[in-house]
Amino acid sequence: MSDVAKKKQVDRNRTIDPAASEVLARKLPVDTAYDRYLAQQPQCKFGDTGICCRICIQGPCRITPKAPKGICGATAYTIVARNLVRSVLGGTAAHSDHAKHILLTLKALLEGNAPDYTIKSTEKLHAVAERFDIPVAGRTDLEILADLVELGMEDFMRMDGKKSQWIEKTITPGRLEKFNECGIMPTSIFEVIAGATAQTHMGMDADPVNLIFKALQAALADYAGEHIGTDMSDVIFGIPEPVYTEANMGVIDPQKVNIAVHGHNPLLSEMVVVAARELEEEARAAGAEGIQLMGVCCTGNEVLMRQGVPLVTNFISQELPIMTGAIDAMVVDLQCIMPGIQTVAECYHTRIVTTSESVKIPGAYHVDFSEEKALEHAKEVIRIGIEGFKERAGAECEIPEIKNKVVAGFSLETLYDLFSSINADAPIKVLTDALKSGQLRGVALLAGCNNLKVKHDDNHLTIAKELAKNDVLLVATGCAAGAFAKMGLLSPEAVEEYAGDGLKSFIHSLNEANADKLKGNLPLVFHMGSCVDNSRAMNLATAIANDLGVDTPKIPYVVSAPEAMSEKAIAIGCWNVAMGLPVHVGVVPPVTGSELVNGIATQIAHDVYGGYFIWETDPQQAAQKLLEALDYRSWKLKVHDETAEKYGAKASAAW
Ligand code: NFS
Ligand code: SF4
Repeated sequence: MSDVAKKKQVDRNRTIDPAASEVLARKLPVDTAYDRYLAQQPQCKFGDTGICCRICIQGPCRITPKAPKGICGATAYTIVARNLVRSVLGGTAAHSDHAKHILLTLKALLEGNAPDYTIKSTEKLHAVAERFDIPVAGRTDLEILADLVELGMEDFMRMDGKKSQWIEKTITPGRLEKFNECGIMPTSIFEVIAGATAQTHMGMDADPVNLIFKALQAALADYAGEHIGTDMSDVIFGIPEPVYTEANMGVIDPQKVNIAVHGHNPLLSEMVVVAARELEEEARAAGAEGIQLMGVCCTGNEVLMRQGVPLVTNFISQELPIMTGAIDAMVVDLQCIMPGIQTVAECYHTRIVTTSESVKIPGAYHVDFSEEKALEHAKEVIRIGIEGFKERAGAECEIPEIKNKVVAGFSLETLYDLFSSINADAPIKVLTDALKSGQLRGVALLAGCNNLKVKHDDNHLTIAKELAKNDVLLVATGCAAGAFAKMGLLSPEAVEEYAGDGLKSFIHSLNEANADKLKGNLPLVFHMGSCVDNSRAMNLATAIANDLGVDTPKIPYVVSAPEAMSEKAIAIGCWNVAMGLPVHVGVVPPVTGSELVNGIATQIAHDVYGGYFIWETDPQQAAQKLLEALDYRSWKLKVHDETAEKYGAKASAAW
């Protein structure tokens, strides 16, 4: 083997997931993301640092020492800031489009045009309605829902200057004041998307600070979209509760019809779960022992949280389950779907089924999914899988026998329910007391994607283990949660293996208090859901702040996206900064081409909003920086509390 080939052999195994690694070590019929990552090296430095502008077709204009301005005179700071706004907008549009589909399905339900959907959680419907002062008493669920859907639509379309209700009613008073003072409170989601896109057109805004404020406003619109998505999904599909299941490629069962659901929107995948139950007999008639559903990415997280469907893998390894030869159909809805899956599927018998009019892949099957005929379409999808199984008959499969136990389903409601077994009057105090006493050193949200700029899942696992060892309570979403699921960190055993004494005793006390409620013990990391469910994690931060009587920039709570990849992750990172939280990102995003913009993100943001970005690619270093941020906040909170007590005053909300 030549040196280059040898290097490729070593390098393409850029994963710490043993199942992914096992598949990658084989001679594969076609390339994967891991190979294509290598083929893309070296990547363009202009793009990598954000100083390439293609906003008008005089471009691309690239900033160099010899040519420090674009043809129009735009300098690095304008170009970098403008590109950042556009990235956030991509994320905001994606999350909001997802939420819009759910809202439209609820509207169809109200009009009698979505017969397969029902209101699953009256509890959530009432809770959300009450948040917006929508009357509940003496009204039917449908009447309440009608008001809620109308308000949701207004939050998408309003143009009269009134502000986003989903933001106003879910954040701390301090944040509301700050966002109004800085002029970044969105009016509505579509209004911000149109306004910010216009603001970044050629020959518009050149002021980097003004542009960054716009990026934050667009990011807050993303928060609104996510929150609407989460709330409405809970109404229509139920509030997630603890589920006990498994994850990683060992969940594939060669004797069954294996169908993977992939993407983000639970509207389809929830129906696929129902259809699979109903068509079990058809699968048996085809010679299978049944239907094995499994999830990929955030659709995987959605059905994992609500239905206990096992997760087969996360983002970057999405092609690999197909390479076991045992996946009969992979049904995709929207977002994070690599076109590469079709090429891989063509080497096997696997059917890729697209279902959204805005996500089509040449060569794939397409079922035009609609809410009017949801169950019928879901059945169609399952039958495509059964046909795939028949074609597979007898073919050899190579499935890595690797899977781990998973306990998931930790919506905020579920966490409160667990806490209430210790403190029924004020559940959140169970957490804030542990933070104040030092039993817990802080709370960290581990979120986001995979990105081959780092070894697959390595940053996720290293940071989580280091923080757990240091008594940080961990909540997770998205493909970070997927990594923990696959690698056993969502299991009770991981508590014994990785938690420091404080975290261990905290989780043990919850186990004891909830012994009658839970089927098993609690995990090391609390899976809060998909990426839209970062809204749940923010609700937790807001509840901590409100209970401590301070604003969010003061609470010992940090966010990390150890392997961020998508525009959605950029939007999420930006609103978490605006919310006042330190946000670590494990890959350096394309902003370093402007020292000014980079400085705003990593320092000036702190002065204005209390939150800031930390770029750190080394996971050990990242964990240390996150711990420092937590310790600083805890120390400051203590000093402020002591001072307030001494003078008989309330702790100041400023930081
Ligand atoms: Ni979030 Fe979820 Fe995964 Fe990243 Fe993609 S699936 S929405 S964007 S890659 S975490
Ligand atoms: Fe070049 Fe300006 Fe056009 Fe960008 S907007 S491509 S910097 S001329």
